[in-house]
Amino acid sequence: KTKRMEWWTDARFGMFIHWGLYALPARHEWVKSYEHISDENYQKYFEQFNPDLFDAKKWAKEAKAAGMKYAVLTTKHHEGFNLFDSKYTNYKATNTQAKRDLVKEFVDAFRAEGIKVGFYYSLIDWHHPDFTVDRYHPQRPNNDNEAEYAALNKNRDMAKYRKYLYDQVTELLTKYGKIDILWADFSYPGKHGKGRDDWGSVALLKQIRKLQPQIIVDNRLDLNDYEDGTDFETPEQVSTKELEKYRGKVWETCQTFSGSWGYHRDENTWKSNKKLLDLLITSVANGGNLLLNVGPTARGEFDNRANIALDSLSLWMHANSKS
Ligand code: FUL
Repeated sequence: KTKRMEWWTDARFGMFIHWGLYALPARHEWVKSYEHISDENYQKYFEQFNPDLFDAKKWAKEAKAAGMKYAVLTTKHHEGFNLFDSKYTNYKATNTQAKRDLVKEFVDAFRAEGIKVGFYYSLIDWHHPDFTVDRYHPQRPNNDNEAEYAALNKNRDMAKYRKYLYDQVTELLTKYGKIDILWADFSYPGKHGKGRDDWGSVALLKQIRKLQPQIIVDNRLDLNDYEDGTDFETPEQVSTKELEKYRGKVWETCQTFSGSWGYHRDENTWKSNKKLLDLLITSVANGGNLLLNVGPTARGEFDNRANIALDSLSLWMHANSKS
């Protein structure tokens, strides 16, 4: 395991990319849940999705210039839309106006720049008809009435969804060559939560390790007490002060430029360049990695504010690197 983790521990800095249909409404990747949007009303984003300015090579060059050594792309986020050409669903980029396998383009372009590639895959799926309507689901009732939940879930079968997710992860790990990281997201154990049994995490992890023996897996499959169940911890949006607590562990903090992960046009809480640098330095000083998120627009570009932030990191890297 230590050997397998070597490159990752050395890497220290990566790019997270949250991209999906939610880039169209441009007000948070959880918009479908936050605003209780029905499948029918969300469909317009599928129909309008057309990232005509997307150029994976451009993204890869920006990541490289900023000193990032790996990148993790949302192949599917909670909304359930697939950026790749999966044979198990019609809800995918190849069926939109884009008609492109965006995951393939990402993998090819980033690899060409010598950047390791990772797949984020959401265990949660608000589009799949068999996924349980739980307290986060866009179609949840406006109350906590168990009977109403039971009625909504009567014809939903998580075993079928489990098979779907297993098949999709298998696809992702067999169709795109060597994948360096699998970033599964997420378990929420507790009374109304979901954990390893809902995802079939034990069998899934076995399959992941079988298909890609060198792959590095995050800790969100609810297998933290399981042998080889997790390779690194994922403190999310924590402060630089809190990062000190992770000293001695294997960890990566994921952080946004602003608040949301998906493109949010009107958010005005962008971190300063100094703050971003501080996060990077504090992470490294405490023995961890920083996975810094970009939420590209629906047309496939990085927001200008993201470009400026990446440029500033890139200038700092250039001024401080020995090579
Ligand atoms: C969370 C998700 O719910 C967010 O949307 C985001 O993907 C973050 C990295 O993980 O659990």
